[in-house]
Amino acid sequence: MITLHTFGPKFGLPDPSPFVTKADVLLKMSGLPYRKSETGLKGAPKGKLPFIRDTDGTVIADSTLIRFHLERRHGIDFDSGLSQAERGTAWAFEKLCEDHFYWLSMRERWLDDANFAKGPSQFFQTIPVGLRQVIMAAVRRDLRKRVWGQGLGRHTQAELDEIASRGLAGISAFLAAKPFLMGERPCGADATLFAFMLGLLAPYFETNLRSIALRHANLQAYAERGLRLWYPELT
Ligand SMILES: N[C@@H](CCC(=O)N[C@@H](CS)C(=O)NCC(=O)O)C(=O)O
Repeated sequence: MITLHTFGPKFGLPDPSPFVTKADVLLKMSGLPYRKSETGLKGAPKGKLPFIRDTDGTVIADSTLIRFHLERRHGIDFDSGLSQAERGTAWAFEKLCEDHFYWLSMRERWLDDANFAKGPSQFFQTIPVGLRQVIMAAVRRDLRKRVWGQGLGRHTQAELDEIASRGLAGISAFLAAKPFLMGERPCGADATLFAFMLGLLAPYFETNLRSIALRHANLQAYAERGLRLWYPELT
């Protein structure tokens, strides 16, 4: 059976990582039997989650590569019924989330002191108290450098809010009254879009991203719809 390696549910979310939730939803969509392990980063071949171990021992790290593996090895077409142009459009929305909202969200959860204290600081609880502050400060410093390197970390809050507003307005307008991104049925990109919208809207954190997302009732309804479909136990 396939094993999906996760962090485990946290902050009222199926997983604190949208990439883990994406892989989880892709596996649910695939209909293949799988189980979840909550061992965190231990054994992660690329130092990040998610990764899977397939029945034959093949290990695949990265949510997108997991999708490719499920498509190739298990013959799943997550976008069945979509034209090539529709597949391309769905892919672009997915990458908007991964390359944009991921960094905006990490910045608000990890670099804001109040959000960090109530959220990500929990990941460090097993470290002895004396060392904990030093390690947490080093990890946050490293993240600040990564967000700066990515580019978004160089902007003011007002500039970031404007960027986030444009992205969320675009998604909301495209989604319109459809239940899923490309129509009546979920496609591959819905695994990503759902994971990100759910995370952005999580009431656990106080973020500008959440306030901006809340301006769009259809994004909220979309996240709730996905929750009912894929995580009824959390509704
Ligand atoms: N491109 C990767 C991104 C995965 C990723 O960034 N995972 C984060 C959690 S959201 C992680 O494991 N970070 C641990 C670290 O950077 O130390 C994917 O699609 O799976």
